[in-house]
Amino acid sequence: MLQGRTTVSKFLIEQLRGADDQADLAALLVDVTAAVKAIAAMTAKGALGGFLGSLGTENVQGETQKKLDVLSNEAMIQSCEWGGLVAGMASEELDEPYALPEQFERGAYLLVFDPLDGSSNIDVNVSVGTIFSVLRMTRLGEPQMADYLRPGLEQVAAGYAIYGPATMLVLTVGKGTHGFTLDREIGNFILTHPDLRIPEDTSEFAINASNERFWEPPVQRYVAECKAGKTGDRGRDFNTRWIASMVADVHRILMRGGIFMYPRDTKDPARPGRLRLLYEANPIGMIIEQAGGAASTGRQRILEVQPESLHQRVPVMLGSKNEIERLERYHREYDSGLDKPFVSPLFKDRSLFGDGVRA
Ligand code: AFP
Repeated sequence: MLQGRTTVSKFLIEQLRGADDQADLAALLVDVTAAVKAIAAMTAKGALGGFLGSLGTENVQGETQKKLDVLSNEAMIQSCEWGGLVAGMASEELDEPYALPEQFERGAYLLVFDPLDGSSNIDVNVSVGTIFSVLRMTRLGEPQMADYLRPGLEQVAAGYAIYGPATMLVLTVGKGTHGFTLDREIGNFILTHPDLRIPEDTSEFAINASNERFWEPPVQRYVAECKAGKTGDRGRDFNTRWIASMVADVHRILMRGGIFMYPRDTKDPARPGRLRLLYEANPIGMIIEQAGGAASTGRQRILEVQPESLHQRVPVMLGSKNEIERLERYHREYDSGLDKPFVSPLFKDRSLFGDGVRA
């Protein structure tokens, strides 16, 4: 059944052939795929598995933890802690890096992950995912916080799994972005989407439009121009999509182009964005760049952002290159006062968000 097909292990061994620790990286990524298969099995059971619903606890983000958030976190830890491949792990679901039990040998890598992204979608049977990023320790000894707080450019591997109609794994070790589909009959991920490429141009964008009044003017300008379609500056119609599950939105972009935005907004001034830098924006940013797309905060390449804390949030705009460059230009023009004054149509006259609010 495997004849002529490339499993993820074979693919990784071939891509990482060379230095000794590259074999360890391949082995670690295979451990991650084992966790992903366990999570896929749990999510696929739906209500029959007894895993739906909340636990009534909160994670460090102040978000209510779903049972599957916690079970997925355990699957990642149990799969990856024992093999002597990681020096440490950190997760969206844990306030501090995981304390690796003493009996396990230490390896060269740090694994950082969001075990179940989009988990608010689980109970309504919409696609969710796991996102992970791998860094290499640059020194010996137990990892300290500074070892985790490294820019995304230093990632040696990154990927995500999407638990949709089919379970897929998309990953990069810095040599392109490749997609694998889980063959449930044989329990293996098979290479089905080698060398994914994101078209440079697109007419599709994803953003949570309910936050429009909180966005910065460059984002309001971009979205208003897209919505104006043929009759506006862009001269063509755009389409929107919003799944509210980053992996699912990103996966669509990898398959057919588009852009995804979760920009800075003023909804909660203490938060410079919704998505987390280390285990959401960085790994997805690497995947997108390796597929020929771009990933930006609007003002800086995401992979160049110097992290300051484990659960730091960051504005995210990623996908088709030419659109991301346009968004960056709108930010530059706004910051330097060069853009034409932009006033959201929402605020021009009587608006949805307040009677008689005028610009
Ligand atoms: P959860 O994992 O808490 O469901 O959050 C998912 C997410 O971080 C990301 O996957 C989505 O793009 C985004 O939040 C959706 O946010 P909105 O609630 O604003 O739609």
